[in-house]
Amino acid sequence: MKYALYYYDSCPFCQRVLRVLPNVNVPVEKRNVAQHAHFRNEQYAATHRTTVPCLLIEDGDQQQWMFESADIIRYLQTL
Ligand SMILES: N[C@@H](CCC(=O)N[C@@H](CS)C(=O)NCC(=O)O)C(=O)O
Repeated sequence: MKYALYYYDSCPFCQRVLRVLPNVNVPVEKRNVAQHAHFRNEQYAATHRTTVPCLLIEDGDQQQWMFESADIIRYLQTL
């Protein structure tokens, strides 16, 4: 499984998720959508939403996109 967090720094919901990343048991790649338009574009292409935070969960060629900071935190803490 691979994990990537779409976020930008001034988003308080993103900050909630970013704060827990050092304490979870999996590596999560950080993808700043404000600094890199291609990250925002790929999120929008897949979900038709630009809302952050958004966690991409990849299992081989399967993709799951998870929204809602509380859900993302709860999910990451169970891994
Ligand atoms: N309830 C959501 C709120 C997320 C949210 O409102 N994100 C804002 C940034 S702080 C956003 O991405 N707004 C732009 C959009 O939805 O396209 C959560 O907790 O994750």
